[in-house]
Amino acid sequence: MYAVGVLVRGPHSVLAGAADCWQTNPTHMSNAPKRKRALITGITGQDGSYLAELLLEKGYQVWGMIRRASLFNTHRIDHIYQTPQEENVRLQLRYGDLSDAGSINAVVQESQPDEIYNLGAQSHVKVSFDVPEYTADVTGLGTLRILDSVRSLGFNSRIYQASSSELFGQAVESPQTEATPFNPRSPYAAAKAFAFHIARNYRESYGMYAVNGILFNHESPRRGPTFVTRKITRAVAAIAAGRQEKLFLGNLDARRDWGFAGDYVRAMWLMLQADEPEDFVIATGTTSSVRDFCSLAFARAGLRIHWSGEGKEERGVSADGRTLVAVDPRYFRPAEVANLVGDASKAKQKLGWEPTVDLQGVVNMMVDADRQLLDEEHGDAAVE
Ligand code: NAP
Ligand code: G4F
Repeated sequence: MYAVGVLVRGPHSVLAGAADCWQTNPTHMSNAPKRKRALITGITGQDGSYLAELLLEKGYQVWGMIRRASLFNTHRIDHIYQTPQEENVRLQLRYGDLSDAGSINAVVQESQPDEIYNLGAQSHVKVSFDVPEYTADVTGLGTLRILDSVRSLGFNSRIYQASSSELFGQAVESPQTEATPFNPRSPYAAAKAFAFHIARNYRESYGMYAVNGILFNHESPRRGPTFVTRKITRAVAAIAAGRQEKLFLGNLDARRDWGFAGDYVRAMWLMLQADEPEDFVIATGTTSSVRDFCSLAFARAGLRIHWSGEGKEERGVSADGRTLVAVDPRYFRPAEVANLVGDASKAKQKLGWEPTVDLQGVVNMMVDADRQLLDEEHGDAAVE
């Protein structure tokens, strides 16, 4: 366990710059600065972990709302965790759930946050077809519970809502901007549409600083293993090590605008520092297919694959004739989002935000990390 003061700068960390979160406390006669306080829901997730690192580096007091699980679910933030017994604890964790308004009110009341980042969600699109009501409750209504907690407690907290490019769904224009109409294609996207509009509604109705970051897909070595990029890079590592024969995927034609999560949490923070609350698209502007991602990932591990066949019969085949990728229709979705690509010009112009990692960079980072993880788990390097 590491103290927050000596954050580990791992290869995938987004730690940056000097502390810049000090503010003068207007309620005190003295000009003694106080730390900004941020509350993160979903702190145990991919984005929550990178954002917590970033905010701690910037000098914030960070509060994370976590849900109870039967096993530890904090592995992504273990390296920044501090035991409550330590001096000057700057990362506080509290139990709570987005389906439980009472727990949200308690955490907001205790943390008194200057900024809230609502990243918690049932975030898996395919799973949302299996648990639509739960997804609507947590991903949709959860946002309302956060907003209404801040409103009813009378706080001035600035609120970031994790909106999604899934809102564009079967997109009516390309690339997608802040002005592109929504056309959601899943219970997840419908829930996010409610969350988007209720955040905007609270901004317009009550003058609250609530903003939507419409983020396109962003990945990292910390990506959940059932999202397609991580599913691919884990399988590539296992296949390259001779521990897995093949990878089964769904729709290989689907196209996404994939960036690096570390870049995207920086955009979240920038959105809450702006003078006026506004919604922003965050994207790289490049779109690639699941098939392309696979080819790049295998190539990174030294395995060239070519594609043969069509539809359910399509195969990714190695130079020595082995089928490494096959299609399993079980991974198809009841309704698919075919092609997403974002235009982040507004974020570049108003926030000075630009991505620093391209698709090849993301692929390299994820494949290398998964190969290293496998080596550490199985000691393959030592065997070699
Ligand atoms: P993630 O890795 O799936 O993390 C989701 C987080 O939400 C986890 O910490 C999870 O806790 C927590 N959570 C789930 N149900 C909850 C509940 N009922 N109450 C409280 N917390 C709950 O997602 P992510 O990739 O970091 O994405 C962060 C947010 O951005 C999500 O809202 C997602 O929908 C949105 N988003 C993501 C992307 C992307 O490409 N990554 C793009 C656009 C928008 P456990 O760890 O206990 O499961
Ligand atoms: O990796 P995915 O599951 O991500 P998806 O559905 O784009 O959603 C992610 O990005 C959204 C932003 O646009 C977030 F809001 C959301 O929370 C999440 O982070 O699937 C990407 C594409 C899909 O078209 C899917 O059909 O990959 C296709 N795919 C093909 N085979 C697969 C698979 N997806 C998964 N998960 N597993 C497969 O085997």
